[in-house]
Amino acid sequence: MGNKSGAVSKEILEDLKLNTKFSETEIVQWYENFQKQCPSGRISKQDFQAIYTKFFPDSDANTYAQHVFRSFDENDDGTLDFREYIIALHMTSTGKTNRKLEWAFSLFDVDKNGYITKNEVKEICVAIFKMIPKEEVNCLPADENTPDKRADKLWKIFNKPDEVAEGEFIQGVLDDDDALRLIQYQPSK
Ligand SMILES: [Ca+2]
Ligand SMILES: [Ca+2]
Repeated sequence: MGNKSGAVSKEILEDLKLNTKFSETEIVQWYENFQKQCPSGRISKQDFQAIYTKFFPDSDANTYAQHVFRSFDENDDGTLDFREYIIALHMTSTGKTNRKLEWAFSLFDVDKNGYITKNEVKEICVAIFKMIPKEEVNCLPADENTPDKRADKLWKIFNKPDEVAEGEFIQGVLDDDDALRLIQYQPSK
């Protein structure tokens, strides 16, 4: 009695089945794990950062983790609930390219106003660079081996003076061979 956790609500289950390609069995299983690891039902920014940075032991992923958290926290309440967590998992791991690029757009749209500015591109490039281990930075092409240069290169792809809307961002990345690599950091090992 008094067990608040229980099963995932029907409403959330239907929503997630509609918005992800996960099956009901998978969602229910994840919900059980989520409840176990996170009895409050919410992941705080600090918890998220602690988990995320473990994946990058050789560099500083804190800043990037904060941006990722912001992009996952759809309702801006400072925590991730189960629904936001599963949507995030879907977008970043198994999502189709378009869905993934929608997420990338929200990552770069730091102030969430629906447009990306060059300053926002710079801010994310700075965060990406903190995640790249020193020896890997040394191997980067000369026109993308600093946050500023990477931001310049990326910004040129969109060919816009001030700001880039979501559709323009997605099309720009799809049309360019370098863009997908530039908007993220893929550890080499
Ligand atoms: Ca939230
Ligand atoms: Ca913006």
